Amino acid sequence: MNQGQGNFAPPVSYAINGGGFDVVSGDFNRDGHPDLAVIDANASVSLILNQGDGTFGPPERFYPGPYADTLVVGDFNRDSALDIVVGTSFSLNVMINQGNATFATAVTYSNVATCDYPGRLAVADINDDGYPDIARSCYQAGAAVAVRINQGDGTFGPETTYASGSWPWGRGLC
Ligand SMILES: [Ca+2]
Ligand SMILES: [Ca+2]
Repeated sequence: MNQGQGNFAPPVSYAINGGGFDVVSGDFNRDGHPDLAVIDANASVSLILNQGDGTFGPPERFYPGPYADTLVVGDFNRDSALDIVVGTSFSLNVMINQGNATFATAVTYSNVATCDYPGRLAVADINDDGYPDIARSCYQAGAAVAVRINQGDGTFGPETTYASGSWPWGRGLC
C-alpha cells in the first residue's frame, strides 16, 4: 500500500485458488472502494472485496467455464453496477452484477466458429449507441478482431470478425 511520497508498505498477500492469470479492479459493490476480480489457475474468478480500508475480504469464487484466462469489466446493462466478462478458450461469459457484487449465472457465447485461439478482450462502445460492446483478438483465422455488439440490455449479438492485418498478440485493443 502506498504510504505517500511513493513509499510502499510491504505487500499483503491474499490466497486465491492457484496462480493468477488476469486481474481487474472495479467497485463491484458500489461502496466507493475499488475491489478486485482475479482469474486463477483453476479457471475460476475470485472476487475480492475491499473492506474500505485497503484490506480485502476472503475471495468469493465463481466458475464461468473451463479454460478461463482473461476478464474485463463494464456496465453492460447500464444499471450502474459493474459487470464482468470472462473469456475462455472457447467462449465469452457475461456475468451481470445484481447490484451488490453478487452475479447472475453467466450467459455464455461460443466463439468456436469465428475466433480461433482467442486472446485478450476489450470493452468499448463500438457502434456508439451508449452500450458497451466487446472486442476480442483472435490469433488464427487470418488474424482478426472479433466484435460482439451489446443489444441494449447486456446481451450480445453474433460475433463479427474483422481482419486485423497482423497477428494481434497481447492486449492490442483499447
Ligand atoms: Ca451492470
Ligand atoms: Ca454499443
